[in-house]
Amino acid sequence: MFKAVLSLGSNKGNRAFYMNEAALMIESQCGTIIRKSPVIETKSWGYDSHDYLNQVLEIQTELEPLELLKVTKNIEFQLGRSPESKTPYGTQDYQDRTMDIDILYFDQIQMNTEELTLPHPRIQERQFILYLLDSLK
Ligand code: PH2
Ligand code: MG
Ligand code: MG
Repeated sequence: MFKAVLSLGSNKGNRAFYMNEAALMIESQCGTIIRKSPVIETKSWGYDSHDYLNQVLEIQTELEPLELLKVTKNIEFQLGRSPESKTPYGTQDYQDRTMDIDILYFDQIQMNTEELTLPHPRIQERQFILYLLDSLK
């Protein structure tokens, strides 16, 4: 059994509905939610767009990191997220999204592959993530 910390974000459509639905789908498809932060509204970071709802969840899971990635990507897809457009490697091109689920931490694992970097490489740059991690209860 592993522990993972996920971030959820939505800035498109019925944001509160997608946040709620994502948490339910995470519980049924990934594992048990053991701690959660409040849901807060945040200014879009890194590009100029609609405000986000963001939340951080800590879960207990039997899934390995890449399995967890696959299941969370599938939940994003089921919640109507459109596939990301291809951008040159290493560049950022943020798009509005109904649901974005990122793996922030997975136990003590450190990895850096094209599919997944752990811990998530932009935690320290994002004030709202640091705030939400701090408010996990
Ligand atoms: N996610 C992004 C880009 N910008 N801004 C906020 N406020 N919240 C996010 O979750 C977010 C963002 C790319 O994943
Ligand atoms: Mg993200
Ligand atoms: Mg993402």
